[in-house]
Amino acid sequence: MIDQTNPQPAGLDRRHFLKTAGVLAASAMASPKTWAGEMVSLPFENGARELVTYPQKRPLLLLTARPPQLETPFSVFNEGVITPNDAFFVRYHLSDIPTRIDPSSYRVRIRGAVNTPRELSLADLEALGDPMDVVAVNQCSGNSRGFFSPRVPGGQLGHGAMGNAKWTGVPLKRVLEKAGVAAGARQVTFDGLDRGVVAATPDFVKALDIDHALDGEVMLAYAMNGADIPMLNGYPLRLVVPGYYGTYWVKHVSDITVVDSIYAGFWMNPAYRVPDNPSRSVNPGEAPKKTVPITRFSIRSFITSLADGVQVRAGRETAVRGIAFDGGQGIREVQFSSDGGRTWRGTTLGQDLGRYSFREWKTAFTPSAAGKFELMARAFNRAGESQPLEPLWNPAGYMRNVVEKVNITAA
Ligand SMILES: Nc1nc2c(c(=O)[nH]1)N[C@H]1C(S)=C(S)[C@@H](COP(=O)(O)O)O[C@H]1N2
Ligand SMILES: [Mo]
Repeated sequence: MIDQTNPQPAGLDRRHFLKTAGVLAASAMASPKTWAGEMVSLPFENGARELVTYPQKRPLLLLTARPPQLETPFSVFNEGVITPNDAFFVRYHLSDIPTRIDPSSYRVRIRGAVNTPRELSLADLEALGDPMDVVAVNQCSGNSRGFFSPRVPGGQLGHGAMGNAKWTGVPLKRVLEKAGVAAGARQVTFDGLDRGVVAATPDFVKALDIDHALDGEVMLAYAMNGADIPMLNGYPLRLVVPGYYGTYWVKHVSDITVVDSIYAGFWMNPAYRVPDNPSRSVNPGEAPKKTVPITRFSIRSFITSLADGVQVRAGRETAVRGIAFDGGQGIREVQFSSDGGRTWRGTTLGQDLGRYSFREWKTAFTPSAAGKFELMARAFNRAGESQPLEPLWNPAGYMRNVVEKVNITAA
């Protein structure tokens, strides 16, 4: 049963948890509470953000309330490589989102080009066996969009539309095999319980190629960091697509349909597409001639321990650390520069939680004298890929992975 593999926080049984999630949600979703009127300033034009509290969440940066779009304060990424559930970012496209879900009556339907259509409860899913865990980063395609220059339309996000969690669930492969994939199947589509408020809004449906859906890594997750998935992150079941942008990680999955064609719904085409070239970029301001659906993360790294503008002591050793990740090759090396990228040196990697996880890195830095220092980190993956020193540009503001800079002063 789900309760045994998925312990509740002490003192909260499932019934109590659901009541709390549902009832709080209904009122609090409508008008999120501002957190003591506190604001956060992201370092780009119109970057002032309110800190707000939603059910099951600590104060997060508000991008939009309808639909809820919340960003993780960047300081959270320095607390550890696992992002706590209550700090994990939230992104919805449609405003009619579920606020009350009964796990005992929840069903996921598997239909389309299958031998035997199925309707599985959460208990049925667990009874399939083969439970699996993966530590994997979920990152929005538009993470860091606010830094694009020239600016592009879309949510002006800082670096907080990403998070790393341990996901527990069943391989999608097991579920599809239970229904039996018919010959000629080409893709699988995924739909969740959220809806638009007007009928004209296209439903949020995403598709994966059949081989990808059957690779044994794509999973239906029912737990996040050893607890129920928070309502806003897809309770009680979400798709986890390791190494792929968050757009495919469909929340509250209710309908899985095997199709014998390439699905062309709005959220696959024209939305969530990138230029059809190796760099996934075009010259700033240009329109790509041809596009393809966005897929895997580009490689990124961040300094998390020092914020832009801080002051450190000249002549004194300062610990520096951060995180790096990529689309699934795994991080091989992170280099650090304290002179704006003129010279680089190696850093020490932290524990390896798997090739889809944030990887911690550490080094130390002693500013030789008082003055300004431009700090940078750049990652290399096991395929030898690294990050560009100049930002790449595309009209949707996706896949930013330039080597980021942190300017500090030693005194
Ligand atoms: N049902 C549903 N699932 C969804 C979405 C959505 O709008 N509805 N947005 C997707 C996008 S674009 C992202 S980036 C991730 C964000 O996951 P999170 O809200 O758990 O952080 O959810 C994905 N899954
Ligand atoms: Mo996203």
